[in-house]
Amino acid sequence: MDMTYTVYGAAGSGSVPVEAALTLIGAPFEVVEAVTWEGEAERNKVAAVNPMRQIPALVTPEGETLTESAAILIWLAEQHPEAALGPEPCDPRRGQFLRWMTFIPAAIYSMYWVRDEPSRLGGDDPAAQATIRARTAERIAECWARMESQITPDRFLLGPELTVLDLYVAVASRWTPHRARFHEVAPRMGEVVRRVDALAELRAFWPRRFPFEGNYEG
Ligand SMILES: N[C@@H](CCC(=O)N[C@@H](CS)C(=O)NCC(=O)O)C(=O)O
Repeated sequence: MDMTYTVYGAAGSGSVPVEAALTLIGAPFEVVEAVTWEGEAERNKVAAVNPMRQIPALVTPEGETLTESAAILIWLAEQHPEAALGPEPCDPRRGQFLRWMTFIPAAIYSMYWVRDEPSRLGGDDPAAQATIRARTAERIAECWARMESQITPDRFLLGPELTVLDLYVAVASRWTPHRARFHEVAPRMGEVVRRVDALAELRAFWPRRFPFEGNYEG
C-alpha cells in the first residue's frame, strides 16, 4: 500500500508543525497548498476534506481524514511511537502533554479566526476592527505568559526529549504578536523554541515552510 500522507496546509500556517512532525517521523507526505486566510477560492480548496475550510487537514494513507491541529499531532505521535514524539498514556508527562496540547488551540489558535478577519465579529467599523486586533494580540501574549508560569522547561517543554508540543509552540509563537513579545512574556519557553528552530533534523525544512526572515523574532 502507498504509505503517503496528504497534508492540506500552507507555509507559515498551523500545518507547519504537522509537516515538521511527519519530517521527523520520516513518513512520506505531499502538501496541497491552500492559503485559507487569503479568501474564498483558497478556502474552497479544503472544503472537500474539511467543511470548516481550515488547514491543517490530514488524509492518512488509509484514506481517513483528520482535522484539528492538536488532534493530528497527538495522533501522529501515537501512530509512530518509534519517533518518540509524545509521551504514551502510561508516561508521567502525559497529563501535562494533553493539557498544553489542548490549551494552545483553545486559548491561542482560536484567536486567529477573529484576528485574520476582524470584520467577522467587528463588522465594517474600522475602530472596532482595530480594537479586536489589539485585544486579541494582548490576549495571546497573556495566554503565553500563563503557560510560562505553569511549565518548567528542560531542554524541551516537557523534559529532555522533543515532543510535538515543542513543534506546535515553536510555530504558534511566531504568529502575532510575534517572537519579540513571546520572549518578553515567556523567556524560558523562548529558549526552547530557539532550540527547536535550530534542530539539525529540520535544517532544510524551516527555510522551505517557515523561513527565519521578515519579522522572525521581531
Ligand atoms: N481549530 C483549528 C484551527 C485551524 C485554523 O484556524 N487554521 C487557519 C490557518 S493557520 C485557517 O485555516 N484559517 C482560515 C479560516 O479560519 O477561515 C486547528 O487547530 O486546526
